Amino acid sequence: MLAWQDSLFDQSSERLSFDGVRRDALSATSWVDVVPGWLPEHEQLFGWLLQHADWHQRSRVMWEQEVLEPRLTAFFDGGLPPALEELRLAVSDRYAVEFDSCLVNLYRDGNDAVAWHGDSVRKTMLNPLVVTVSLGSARRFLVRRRGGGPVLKEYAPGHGDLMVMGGAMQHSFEHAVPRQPHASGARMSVTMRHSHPVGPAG
Ligand SMILES: O=C(O)CCC(=O)C(=O)O
Repeated sequence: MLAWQDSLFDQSSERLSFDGVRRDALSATSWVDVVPGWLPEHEQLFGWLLQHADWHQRSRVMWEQEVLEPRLTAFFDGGLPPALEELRLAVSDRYAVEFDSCLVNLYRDGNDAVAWHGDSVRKTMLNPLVVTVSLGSARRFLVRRRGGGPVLKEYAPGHGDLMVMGGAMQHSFEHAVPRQPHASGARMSVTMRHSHPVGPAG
């Protein structure tokens, strides 16, 4: 673990760069930033989280029945391990907001998924930013207008890709990671959110 941390910090000038960022405008007020291959050590972080994160399978009540979510999640409250803290600092610096919560999803295989939704942080915030760093195999990530309609955008995040959803996206659009029977392997999404509003630059 220590050797790995040292190697992360050794190359810091080259890493976690936003030089290759692309902003996809979904509308005049909603957007997604994408940086392919943002985190070079995605395999190491995947392996570390798989072993060390506190994985749970959450459940929710739907139509009066308790249903298990089709994925595992690990929530980091309080201090983050160094490799996640480095990511948090990089995106907080870039977007001028303090990302202060981190939830990691593990899609064990193509049967794991997340249904259409807008992140619940929209209920307490005007234009929340939601960061996702994808580790492991790529999975389909779909975007549609809130409430239904055709898929408007499709991504295939994996292997260290960074996506940041911003502007009014959580209010006006929904996203999903659908079941994908022939997915090539497991995927994790390291997601980060903030609890204080974004400043004028965001
Ligand atoms: O795995 C992803 O990229 C999406 C995760 C997600 O939508 C969520 O955590 O709310």
